[in-house]
Amino acid sequence: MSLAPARAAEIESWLGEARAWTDRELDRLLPPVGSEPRRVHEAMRYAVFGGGKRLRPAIVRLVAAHCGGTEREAALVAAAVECVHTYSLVHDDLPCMDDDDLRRGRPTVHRAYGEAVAVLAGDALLTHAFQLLARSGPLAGELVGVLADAAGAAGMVGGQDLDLGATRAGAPTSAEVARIHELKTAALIAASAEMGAIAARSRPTERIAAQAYGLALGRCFQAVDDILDVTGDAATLGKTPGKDQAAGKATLVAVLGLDGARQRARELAAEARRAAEGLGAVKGDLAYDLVAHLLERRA
Ligand code: GRG
Repeated sequence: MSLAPARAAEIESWLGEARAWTDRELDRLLPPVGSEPRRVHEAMRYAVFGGGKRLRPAIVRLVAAHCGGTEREAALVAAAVECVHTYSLVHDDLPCMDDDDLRRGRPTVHRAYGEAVAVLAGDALLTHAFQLLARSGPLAGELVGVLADAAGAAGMVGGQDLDLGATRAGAPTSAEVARIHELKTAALIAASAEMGAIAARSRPTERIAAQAYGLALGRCFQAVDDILDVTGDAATLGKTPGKDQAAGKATLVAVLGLDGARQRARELAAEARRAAEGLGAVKGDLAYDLVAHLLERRA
């Protein structure tokens, strides 16, 4: 079910607004330019302001608004989640992990600043995220718990470990790939949605529905990412395409082939739309239509 061109343009425009809002909040909330340790702070900003889509902060903002919250209530959470996401990219690009030279169309952080500074900038971004959440008054404890679960060994770090292990083991099953996607990518997107609901002080049932929506959206997002690794080009993606395939990574395309992966992505999109309905969204609402936008994305 693809989006009408006018609706696709509205979603693009809304995402553009969310991106500009995220950039302003990050600029306000990151350590100031020129402050010590100067190189680490500079590398943090280089990593953060490299032209990312800001999808996770957009989801925080969308869910917070859907649950009756304000932009102001969502700001710290949105910045925190993007700091965690950016740290994961900086560390993932390191020679000991994916060893990538290009990210968001520019040299990766270790290429621009050296490996040691890249490790420290990633560490500092991860730590800064929790420092931001600590400023959330009575909600801080709950937010910290949700983000720590999603980012740590039970979430993103665990997914990265499975991913590295699967690359070495060869011939993954589709259940293994689904688990890697869930932990490596969907856990943080699920946390973004859940924290948006928490920031809006919503009821527990709404928080659970938000978490399920983020998880489904994240699984669909990563399925499309696996497909784009095969079908995308460096100029549009801003990163090196074909790397997953060349490295023998456990991707959806590796287990299902390209057509099978496309079919699976459509099924995951249908699941995400059902999860959006669980959150009370209907066709024409942003939370619902964002699913088609992510399914059809080119970058
Ligand atoms: C804990 C070191 C460590 C890594 C965690 C996130 C991750 C695992 C690795 C990064 C590489 C990768 C393909 C991750 C899957 C998630 C994903 C698709 C990241 C890219 O997200 P986008 O497309 O990036 O939202 P932008 O650049 O737009 O912010």
